[in-house]
Amino acid sequence: MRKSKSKMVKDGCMKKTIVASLVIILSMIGTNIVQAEEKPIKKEMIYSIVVDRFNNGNQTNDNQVDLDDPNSYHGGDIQGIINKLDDIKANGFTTISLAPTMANAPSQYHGYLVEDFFEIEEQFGTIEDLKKLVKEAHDRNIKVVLEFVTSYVAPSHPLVDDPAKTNWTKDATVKDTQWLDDAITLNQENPEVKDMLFKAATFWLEETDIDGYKLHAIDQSSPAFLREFIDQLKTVKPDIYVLGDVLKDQQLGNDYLNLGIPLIENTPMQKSMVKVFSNIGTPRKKTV
Ligand SMILES: [Ca+2]
Ligand SMILES: [Ca+2]
Repeated sequence: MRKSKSKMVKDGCMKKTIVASLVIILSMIGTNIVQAEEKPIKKEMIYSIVVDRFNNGNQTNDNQVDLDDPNSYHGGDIQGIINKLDDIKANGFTTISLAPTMANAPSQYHGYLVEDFFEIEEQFGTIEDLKKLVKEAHDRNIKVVLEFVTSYVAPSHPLVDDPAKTNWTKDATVKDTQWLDDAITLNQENPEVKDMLFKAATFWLEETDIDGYKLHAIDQSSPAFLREFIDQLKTVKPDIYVLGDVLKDQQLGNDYLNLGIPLIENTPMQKSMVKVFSNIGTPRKKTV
């Protein structure tokens, strides 16, 4: 019984992920920046994956799985993505973009509440699994991009209660956002915070050979921070792919569009498109 329910959830998630990914790609806006790669990033077909909800390839790491709780982990992992790479390739995708894979708070399947920037989430597998995914993807000419949260940490991140790091965080919170009401805002103006984020970004680039990052919620960071961070990333990997997404696009002025981020995910537009494509009969024909 449990097995068949798991399979249904898995299949349903796969279909939803395909639809969501197509919509995300269609809703991306671009600037005129071209990667120092043989292929401009705007020509990539990008498949976005929420790791926990994609495919369960290793049931030995399912100790926090609770299929009855929509906010809890449901079992998807890195091995599950490896198992589906041939299907992703067959569907024409050239890049996969993974929602955050760093060590993450319990019952936060999405990955956005990071507890440790230098460890992989144990529900998703090991760093060896991630290295294997990147190698297997590259063998199929598929690039791998990881989403990176630079603006927040989980309340359970050790730095939050460290008396020596009170100036690493800010009192500011972002409400009315999916998943992030409990997040603790990082003080990105603090050089030590910037240094930690840069070291973490360098670690994953060098250890796993990923092709780039999608910077989460760029509207929650200052353009000055983003410019400095992206410039630093390019010193480690000159041809890095850098993408971004936004929480509230009304905060996204022109200064964000000239930072060297060739693709920015436009969430409000994506939501409108999901509404249209997920309802039969929409858009309606105009009647005279
Ligand atoms: Ca699993
Ligand atoms: Ca965890």
